Order: sequence, then C-alpha cells, then structure tokens
Amino acid sequence: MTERMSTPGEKVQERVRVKKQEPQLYKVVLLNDDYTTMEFVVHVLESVFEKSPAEAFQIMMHVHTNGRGIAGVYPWEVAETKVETVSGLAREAGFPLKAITEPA
Ligand code: TYC
Repeated sequence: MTERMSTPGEKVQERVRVKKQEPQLYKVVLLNDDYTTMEFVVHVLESVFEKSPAEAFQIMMHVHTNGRGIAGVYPWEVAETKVETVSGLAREAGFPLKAITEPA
C-alpha cells in the first residue's frame, strides 16, 4: 500500500472534529424554611418561574413537605438570575426564602 504525498500548494481537505456541546442546564431548587409564607412561595413560583397557580401550589407543597424542590431548569445565566430575583424579592418581603442552582 503506497501513500500518496501531497504536492506543495495542493489543497488538503482537513477534517476538524468539533465536539458538539449541549447547552449546560441547571436546576433552580427552592429550599423550605419555617418562616416564608406559603402564599409568598406560590407568588414567587408564578411570577419568577412562570408556573400556573395550580402548579405553583403543587411545587410549594412539595418543597414544604420534602425540604426542597425544583422550580425550573434553565441555562446557567438564566438560572443564576432567577436565584438572584428570588433572593431580592424575599429580602424585600422580609422572608428567608432561598433558591440554589444545581447542574441538571
Ligand atoms: N414551610 C413554609 C410554611 O410552613 C412554607 C414554605 C414552602 C416555605 C416552600 C419555603 O420554599 C418554601 N409557612
């Protein structure tokens, strides 16, 4: 088997393998506490995470019962912004409600 040498100036097709990266997704996890009102958590889920009233209530009850629950899954920047928004709303309202991000 002979290998053909490329002559100078000859165009050589190079194949560059580009690994396709899926966009990294992050869970925004709501944490339970004893002081934030259920009504406020439902309001946050509706306004920040765009949940329906029924879904917001269901997620709030899940967090209340289990200690934590997923409010939504987003690309990193969106997830971080949601966490900051929750923190800001909670501080304004005087509640200790906390949300964190985790890789999905
Ligand atoms: N445990 C709170 C209460 O009994 C309600 C609550 C639910 C708080 C979910 C935070 O993420 C939370 N008032």
